[in-house]
Amino acid sequence: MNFLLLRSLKTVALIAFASVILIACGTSQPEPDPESLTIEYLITLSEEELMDRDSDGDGLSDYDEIYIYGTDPLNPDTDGDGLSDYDEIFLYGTDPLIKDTAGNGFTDGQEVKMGTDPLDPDDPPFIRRDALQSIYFSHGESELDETAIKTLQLHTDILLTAEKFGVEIIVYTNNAETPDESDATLFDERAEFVSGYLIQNGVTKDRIEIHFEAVLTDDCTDESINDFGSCSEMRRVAFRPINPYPFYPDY
Ligand SMILES: [Ca+2]
Ligand SMILES: [Ca+2]
Ligand SMILES: [Ca+2]
Ligand SMILES: [Ca+2]
Repeated sequence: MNFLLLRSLKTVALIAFASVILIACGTSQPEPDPESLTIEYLITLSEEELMDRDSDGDGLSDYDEIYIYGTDPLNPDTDGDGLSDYDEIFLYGTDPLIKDTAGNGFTDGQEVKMGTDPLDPDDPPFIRRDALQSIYFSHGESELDETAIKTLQLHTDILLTAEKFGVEIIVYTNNAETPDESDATLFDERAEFVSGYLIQNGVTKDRIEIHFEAVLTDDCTDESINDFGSCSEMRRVAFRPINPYPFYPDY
């Protein structure tokens, strides 16, 4: 065979071979990701590919999120409680799928911010807004009867279990702006009686705030208006827990 012809045939063969290699290489390249990732797309990938990926950058591989933890591989905070999936699993031991693992009304993220234990339903001890019911003095009295004292003791116990809480004591009067002297004394004595009881039983003074609030006679529509023209609302002492935390639990 002509030497030149042989050389050109060799060249053609080499080019053809190189083309096959190139085409083969081209088809083995992974396909680029679609513009927006979806779980449907991710589960078409191989285990190895998923283990190498962390699509949402939360520190957990897509594989672990999909097949081990059941978290969203495309959302670093699946339950939206302010803590990443990774931190919930490896740092705090909370449930990455439940906002409020302890079930006490505060989200896991709120508990971490407050420095309380997100796994303990009793931490922080909390007094609900309506936990401390009102007590009533008898007409003209500045001391409480036995039943009212029992209620006051219950309030004391609650305050002692939630020691960060303060309490606002609201003493209702018939006219807070211009009380006559005996009224003013009576209401002062009632405030003194209630706060004194709490203090004697262990609630420190700095936790207590006292306010007087007027109930105008015209507003006194209570059935229990007695012969003296008074009504129980005017003899009421209400209690408002003062929440020391930056959040209010969502029950
Ligand atoms: Ca991830
Ligand atoms: Ca995630
Ligand atoms: Ca979370
Ligand atoms: Ca959580």
